[in-house]
Amino acid sequence: MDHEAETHRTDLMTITRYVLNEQSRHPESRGDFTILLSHIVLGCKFVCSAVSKAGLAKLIGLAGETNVQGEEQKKLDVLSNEVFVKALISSGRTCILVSEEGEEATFVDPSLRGKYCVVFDPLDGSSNIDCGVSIGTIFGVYMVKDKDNVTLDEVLQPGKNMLAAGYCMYGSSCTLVLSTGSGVNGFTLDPSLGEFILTHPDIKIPKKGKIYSVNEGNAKNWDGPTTKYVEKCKYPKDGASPKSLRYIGSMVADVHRTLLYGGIFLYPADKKSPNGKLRVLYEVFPMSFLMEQAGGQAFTGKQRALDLVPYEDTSEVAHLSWQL
Ligand code: FBP
Repeated sequence: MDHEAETHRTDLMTITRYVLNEQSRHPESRGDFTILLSHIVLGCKFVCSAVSKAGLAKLIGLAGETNVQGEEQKKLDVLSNEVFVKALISSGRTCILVSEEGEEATFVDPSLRGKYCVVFDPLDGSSNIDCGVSIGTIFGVYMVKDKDNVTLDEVLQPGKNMLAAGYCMYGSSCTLVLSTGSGVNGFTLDPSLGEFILTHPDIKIPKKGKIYSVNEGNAKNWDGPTTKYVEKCKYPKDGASPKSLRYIGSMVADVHRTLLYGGIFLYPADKKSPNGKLRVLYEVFPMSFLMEQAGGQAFTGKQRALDLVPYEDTSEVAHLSWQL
């Protein structure tokens, strides 16, 4: 038995222990964020187990089909949304929730309110669910000024005002990557313990990356600068070697790889989708917050993504073209 490893193994830095350490660095803190995060973690654990069953469930009819008994099954992303909304409300620490699956923002019952607003995409990359490719949950946390008189304006804040952001990737392993504004850390779920353990401390994106990640299927609709940039990745003129193309089509997975291996991930606006595809509040802002905290950058092609001020448009909280 490798005692060194076993000794190391017993000193477990779980995500709760990590956040409690962070909390102890803020004597004024009452533990509200720690409680909120523990409910987000609960939601991630639930979705992780549901996603890992999804493939099997193809037999039992998960993901919106009726099962062999003909029972109506909830679609996985609808199920994930429900789990997060209930977990966030039951934390007693939230007052307004904005979900990609929700038609409207959810204003929490005043008797259950707390000081945080959470924006989230309960299951991102859902087009990859049925083929078992990595998907994920994305979330961002804001503090509201007055939880008793909360309005949508509290949500339409620039991304740079976020207190914390993270994602949980459901892939070969379940990895939760989190930043509370002082660096980025990755925690892997140990199914035998049901605990997220610190496995990627202080993630820093490599300065130089050999990978570019974009859906080249949209190339014919790209504008000149985007076409020129991707050409440069493929046919560098300065004798450098061409970058490798990697594109999973699940933003959480593509961003996770970019954080660890370096490179660029972009989803440019184009003639077909002049506003781009990625949603500002619960996709662009949390990922840009993490990327900057890891020493990277996030742009819209015109400005720093986190400086954007989202606006409410009747169809949907704004979309955006965007690159990391
Ligand atoms: P969903 O949140 O609806 O899954 O859409 C977002 C997303 O799936 C991202 O995860 C991914 O980066 C992008 O859309 C893939 O889009 P496309 O299939 O157009 O390349």
